[in-house]
Amino acid sequence: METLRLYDFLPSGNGYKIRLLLTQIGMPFDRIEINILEGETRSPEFLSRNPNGKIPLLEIGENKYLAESNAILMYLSEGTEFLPYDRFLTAQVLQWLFFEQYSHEPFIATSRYWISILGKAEEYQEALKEKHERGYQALEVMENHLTEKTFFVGERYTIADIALFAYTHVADEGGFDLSRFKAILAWIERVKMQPGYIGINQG
Ligand SMILES: N[C@@H](CCC(=O)N[C@@H](CS)C(=O)NCC(=O)O)C(=O)O
Repeated sequence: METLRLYDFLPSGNGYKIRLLLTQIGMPFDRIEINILEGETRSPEFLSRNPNGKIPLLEIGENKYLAESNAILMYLSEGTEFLPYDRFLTAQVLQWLFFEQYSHEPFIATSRYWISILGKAEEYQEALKEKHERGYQALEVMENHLTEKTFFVGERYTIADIALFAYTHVADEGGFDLSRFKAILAWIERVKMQPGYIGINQG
């Protein structure tokens, strides 16, 4: 099997998605900490690996690189229990991965980044209002879905759950109050019960 090297930043939910899946699959990997707060994603060396200057980045064997957390989830989960084989179910997984990137992460992850990682809640006060409004809209969509379902796709734990769990379970760090989202809270507990589960701060 090819060596896997994950360029990562421990507080990152996008990086955590990959750490969590690799651990649950039981695939060994080396983790390289890249301090995004020190500009390490913008060094010429890092940009030569990922011109978009972002972690997570997966190095597969020698000099083969894959960026974008949800693309990495797809790559790693193929042929495992974490990605359905059925064509329609696979497309539903993709549907939630795109939802996460377009309607969820830009609002919930960004709020957390400004408030809890940069510590700049005051400075971003105005912008946070819109982030919160849009983030709560995404949470409503998830809540409605999970009121009827135990997991996002096919009634079993897949990479769709991993992608959405990463920033939802720490949404409070972005100023979101999850207490009224009972179905989401129950789903968070179900995800935490999955074999091989690790927390976001575990490398
Ligand atoms: N859509 C990308 C987003 C990746 C992303 O935003 N990475 C952040 C950390 S969570 C980053 O590397 N920021 C550093 C930078 O932009 O220089 C994904 O899902 O992987």
